[in-house]
Amino acid sequence: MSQNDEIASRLEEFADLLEARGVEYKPRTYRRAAENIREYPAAVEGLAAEGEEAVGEIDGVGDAISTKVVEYFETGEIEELEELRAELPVEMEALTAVEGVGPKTVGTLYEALGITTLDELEAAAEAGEIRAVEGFGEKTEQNILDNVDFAREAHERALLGEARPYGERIEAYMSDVSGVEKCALGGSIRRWKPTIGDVDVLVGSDAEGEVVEAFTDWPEVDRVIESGETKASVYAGDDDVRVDLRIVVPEEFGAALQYFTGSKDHNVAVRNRAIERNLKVNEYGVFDVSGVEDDDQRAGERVAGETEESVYEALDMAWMAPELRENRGEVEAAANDDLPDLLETDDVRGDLHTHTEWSDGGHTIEEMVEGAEAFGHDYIAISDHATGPGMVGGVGVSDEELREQLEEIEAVAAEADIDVFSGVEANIAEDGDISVADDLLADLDCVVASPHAALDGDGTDRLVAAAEHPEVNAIGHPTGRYLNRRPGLDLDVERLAEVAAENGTALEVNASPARLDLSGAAVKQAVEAGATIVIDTDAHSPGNFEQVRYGVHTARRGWAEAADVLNTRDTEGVREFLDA
Ligand code: DGT
Ligand code: CA
Ligand code: CA
Ligand code: ZN
Repeated sequence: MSQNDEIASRLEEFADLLEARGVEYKPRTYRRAAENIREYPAAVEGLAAEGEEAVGEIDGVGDAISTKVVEYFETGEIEELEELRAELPVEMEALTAVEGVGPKTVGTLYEALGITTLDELEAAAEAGEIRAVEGFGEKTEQNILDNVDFAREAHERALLGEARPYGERIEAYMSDVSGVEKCALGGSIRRWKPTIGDVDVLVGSDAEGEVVEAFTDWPEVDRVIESGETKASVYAGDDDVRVDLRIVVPEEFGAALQYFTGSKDHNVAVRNRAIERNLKVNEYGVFDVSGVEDDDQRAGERVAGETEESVYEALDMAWMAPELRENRGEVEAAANDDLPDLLETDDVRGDLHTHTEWSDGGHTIEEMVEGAEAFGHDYIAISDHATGPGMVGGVGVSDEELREQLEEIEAVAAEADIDVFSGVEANIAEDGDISVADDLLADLDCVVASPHAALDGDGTDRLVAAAEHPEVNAIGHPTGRYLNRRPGLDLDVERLAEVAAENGTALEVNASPARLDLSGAAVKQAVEAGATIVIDTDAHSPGNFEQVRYGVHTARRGWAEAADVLNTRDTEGVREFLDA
């Protein structure tokens, strides 16, 4: 976390605690200041060193807040915040992760029932104590029971986008340690699951002791959880990402990698295939167990295990990409030589969903176009938020302004070295209506329509209506889920995909690590139903373009091939799709 983030988080916590105590207006002021500090382009610590007046130059930061910022950088804490924490010793972040539970509810439940943790909240709901609190009813209580598990799990899992960079850095670091012959990531991070319980690292080496020591000495280790002879676990970085190391002898590396990559369901299916062949697969190898009585793990003649390929080959299967290993038919496909030829990140040639400062992005049209070019794209669509449901705080752009923006996009396009599509991200209202006038939509090259509000319940009819709209080219982040925060709309993906295919509307895999929407499982259904997928980053700054890989690997989890994905086509091919 940068220091701007740190002080911003403190101010946000301050706002939550004030709100929990029933204070009005002030929490909003603190949150707005926190946001501006977070976005401030230079280190706020520098301003704090100059004094309160300098800090007060930041938008939305008044006297009371600048005093706290200076106090924080001088003493390392904010006294008033410490007092509030002592008065209200609740696990605010965990509790407010429950959908429908805000700081105010937390404050009330603490006063009435002394609830401080998720476990206490769940117990009180189960015991029917919540409905007895003034202002609460059975509905709130049921809502808590429905959502507490989701919140608990969310609290314990990191986003792929947070964890993956740690995984890649620890893999690079361990690969350079002397005595390490082989090193790879395993587990959910190797399968690119959207959220990660822990990062699994596997090493093949005969020098366990030194390898464990080098691992716990990794500069990014925050604290060591446990450290043994052939394994160790640590928390890394400020984000407390858990990293698990296992060391095996190099000859068993392939079998161990296969085993620790999972998923569990995939491994079960693989083991069952082995049993049919009188073979046994485990983390040590593949063993011929015909006539073998001994139940030792390494009993029988060892027929494979040094490489992962050898493990699958021993079972008459082709090696398959880790993203496929979710027991969704990949074992059969690998046995029948019928695996998909998966899409690669390099296949993607452009981004069709991006934002600029016209809505909530941080950059000009020109900067986004140049960023896309620098990233290596052949084309980009500019698709700022239109006004409509879900667009609060003046984020959305009116039809009139969109007309103006269209002219500017065309002017930038005329000068640009890559192709620039004009576009918009329109909102899909609860009844399926699109928030922008039809004649304007018709004048834009690329129309993304997305749900941004009312993200509960079944959204199939709503999205089907949008997919049928003649001017809509793609459905953005179809479920509207936010990983770890809200599950989003329920969808009959097959039906939506059929309608989308008929109407020439693409379905997005939004590559933003907070979303990854559609999910891999949904992509598989969509592709099978004949829909075209588009992988967009929803970039709000040029730095976001590189997140495309998270979308690509999510689509790979859905068995997508390059031909299934709109933006693997060249500009002409995309234009054809948009114009059809
Ligand atoms: P995570 O960390 O919760 O995101 O998910 P994974 O899949 O990384 O799970 P983890 O870290 O508990 O274990 C890594 C892999 O090890 C897992 O994908 C499959 C394998 N594995 C772990 N425990 C078992 C088990 O009891 N049975 C089988 N067949 N495989 C297991
Ligand atoms: Ca794991
Ligand atoms: Ca693990
Ligand atoms: Zn959106």
